[in-house]
Amino acid sequence: MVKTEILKILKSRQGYVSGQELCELLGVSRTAVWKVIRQLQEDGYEIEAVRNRGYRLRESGDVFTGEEICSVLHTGRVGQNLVFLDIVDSTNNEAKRRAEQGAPDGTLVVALEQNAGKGRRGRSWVSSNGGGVWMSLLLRPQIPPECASMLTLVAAMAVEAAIRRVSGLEGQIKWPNDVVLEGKKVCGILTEMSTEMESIHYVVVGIGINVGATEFPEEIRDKATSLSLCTDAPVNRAALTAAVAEAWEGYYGKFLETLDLSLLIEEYSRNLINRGREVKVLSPGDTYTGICRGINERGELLVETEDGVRTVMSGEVSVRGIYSYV
Ligand code: BT5
Repeated sequence: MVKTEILKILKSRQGYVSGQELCELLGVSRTAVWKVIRQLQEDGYEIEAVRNRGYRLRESGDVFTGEEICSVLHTGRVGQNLVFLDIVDSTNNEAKRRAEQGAPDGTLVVALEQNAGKGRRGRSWVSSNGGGVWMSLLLRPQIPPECASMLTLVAAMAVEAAIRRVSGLEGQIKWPNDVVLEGKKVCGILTEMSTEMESIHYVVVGIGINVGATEFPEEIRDKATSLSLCTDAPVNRAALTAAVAEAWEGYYGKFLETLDLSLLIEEYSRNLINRGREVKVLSPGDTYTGICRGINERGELLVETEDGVRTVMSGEVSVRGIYSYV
């Protein structure tokens, strides 16, 4: 797209780029270039336009658009088909609709706002405009359906790494689907799947990361946080989105090598909150406590009880630290 191309060129230069040069590089008219510059200014970019010199990008701030994501994205597949929406019910729902229409593996759906953001088991996810990054990744992996729940853990690793990269903040993973900063939830992950016979038709991995949100509804105030609440440094949402996509490709590649988490266990366990501490496993009809000992290669949580080590399958239970949300 011409808009993304112009943005990339402006970003790659310190000084001015002449309108003529842009026309020649992209094979479009001067009027077309000028229109795109206008659109970029409306998106929030500070672009100087000086007669006889051309255009210069001064400031990107936290412009969060599809073009901005594309201009900083370095992936093989993820996000190469990018759907960016101002508002949607849920990016997971949108990704599923696109999947049904044949959207390719790696399609990434991102929205500024969700008005029916979803958590697990019918719970809702607060996703205000400007509050964060709400994104869903569509995958068409050739893996057995029982492997899909591991993708939630892969995503948690990618989010933790991306947060570290763009903000320097060191998060922790709360098995199976949360990323935690300062003891509070900064990210939730919802993996959904459509199967056909014994194989996967597609999987959607939905990721919600609170970025700019500074206020939360009463009922989640004591357990939710955002990047803005944890650091004064401004976090660019497009850079964060791209960082998640890039980190995902690295971890997902390792997952695909073995179709389990054996190459990732060590790093995962290092970032696992509650490791070595007492946790309470709440599953229907069976609540028990034990010491959290990490995960196994299938992504199940290992909890050591008086009767031996029990494995907790993801999706089956909630695990709570003994004293608080984590
Ligand atoms: C999750 O569920 O944590 C999965 C959240 C997935 C959200 C993403 S956003 C992009 C994509 N599109 C969607 O529609 N969903 C995905 P669960 O573990 O069930 O946690 C849900 C609970 O977290 C709620 O019941 C609240 O208590 C709490 N919660 C809701 N909104 C929150 C927020 N913004 N930040 C932190 N906690 C929140």
